Amino acid sequence: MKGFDIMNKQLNAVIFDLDGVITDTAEYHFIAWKQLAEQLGITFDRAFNEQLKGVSRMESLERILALGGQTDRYTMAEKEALAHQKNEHYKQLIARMTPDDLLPGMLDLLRELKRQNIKIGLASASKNAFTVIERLGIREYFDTIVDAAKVQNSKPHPEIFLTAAEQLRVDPSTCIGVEDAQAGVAAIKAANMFAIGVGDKEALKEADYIVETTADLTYDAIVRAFYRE
Ligand code: B16
Ligand code: MG
Repeated sequence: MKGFDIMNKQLNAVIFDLDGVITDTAEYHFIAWKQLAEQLGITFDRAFNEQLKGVSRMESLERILALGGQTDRYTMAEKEALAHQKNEHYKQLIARMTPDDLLPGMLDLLRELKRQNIKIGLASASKNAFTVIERLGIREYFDTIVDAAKVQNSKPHPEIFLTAAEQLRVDPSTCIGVEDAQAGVAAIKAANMFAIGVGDKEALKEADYIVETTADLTYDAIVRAFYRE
């Protein structure tokens, strides 16, 4: 038996989002998008960057172009080139990441889940997820990594979380999903998993359990929340 088993409920796996849960790559996405936006004559600030969390690369570019009233200015090939340019800059920035970039409490949580034989998955909209996990020095903790390159549908579609559960060979109802974005929480719920939101209570109100910061994501707290439901 893996994990706890109280009244037929069992926790077999925890599936994490990356940006905003394990590390704050949002800052690097911000720097790279800002530089591209400025080049295009579009004013881009942190408040707008919030709207891009959990959103795919191409959709992020579309939103930035819409912000600048430039939706129809570029061909598809030009948009691909702009997205590529942003990604090259982003890759330079994440190459400098170290284990110090892990958000508070996350290493302890991964260690404890491993110790308790609970499977660990990653479900990230980022095609750079693997590199980031390597830079953070936590590759060994993950039993599966599902990134945007492996799925057709973006969050809030449940595909990425369901694929992770399938690869871990566990039933979705025995999984916890952890997310900082509203679309991510919706994806977890649509996958029939227990949703933990990290961040704003109002924005993440669909989640089954919400913590303000990752420092509150302790093993005891999440297990207690899962079995209380
Ligand atoms: P890439 P997550 C998401 O990561 C980011 O929150 C979002 O800002 C980014 O645009 C997206 O990944 C795609 O990233 O350009 O590296 O493929 O929160 O799903 O881990
Ligand atoms: Mg996120």
